[in-house]
Amino acid sequence: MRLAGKSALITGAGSGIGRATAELFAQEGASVAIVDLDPRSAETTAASIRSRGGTALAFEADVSSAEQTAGAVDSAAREFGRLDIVYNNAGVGSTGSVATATQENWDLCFDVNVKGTFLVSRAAIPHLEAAGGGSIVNQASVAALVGIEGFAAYCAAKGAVVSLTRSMAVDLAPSGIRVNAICPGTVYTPLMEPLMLERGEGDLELGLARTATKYPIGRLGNPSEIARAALFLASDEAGFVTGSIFTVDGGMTAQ
Ligand code: 1HS
Repeated sequence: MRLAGKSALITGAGSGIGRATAELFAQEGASVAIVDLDPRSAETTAASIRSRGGTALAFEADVSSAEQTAGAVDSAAREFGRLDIVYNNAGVGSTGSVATATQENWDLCFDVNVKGTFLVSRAAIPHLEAAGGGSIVNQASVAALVGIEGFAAYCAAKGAVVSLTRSMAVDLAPSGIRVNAICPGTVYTPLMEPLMLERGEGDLELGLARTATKYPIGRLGNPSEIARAALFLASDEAGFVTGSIFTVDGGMTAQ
């Protein structure tokens, strides 16, 4: 029960890593705000948590919208009476190199992955400060640390998330708010499907198999393995950890 008495807000929690983290945080005693662009998937996650005796509420929001983001964050803090933890997990992938990427895809990648992290964090800070401090976990990626073929906008955006995390950690430390980033390796979630299909020349299983060869540990990660890293960074066990860039990547960036 490492999060007993705390409330957490997780973006992109309708599926994948966000859903796994929401379920784990609830098991650890947190009240969890499930924020997602898709209200049905958000409610599915919230209902699953409630069915197991946990406390969860679903909120529909596009994290690239300042109005929708502030609305979801303020509503969650009001409903739960406090806000202690934010996991900026919502993200989108990208397709192509600088030579082939579209401006639309580039802009969407930065609007969600970078601006979304900024907008959610900005809305949450007053609530975290009212709670006496807290923890913000930003979802970066191994793509922030190494170049990945055909993933230019995503690499650039996640690199921005790493730098933003360090800056936020310095700015927010006096408020008792710790800020850290997780750099996951490949976990098969809907976000990864386009890249996996491209890598497998239309064959998803081939793309996943080819990707696994990039990992010394010999396999891709699963959502619960990233969720456990988020739990540590969100909890008081990480009381002296801020500004860290926490790779959870099966050794991929150690090579
Ligand atoms: C999606 C996650 O942030 C990892 S980025 C893709 C890395 S890989 O598939 O090229 O190993």
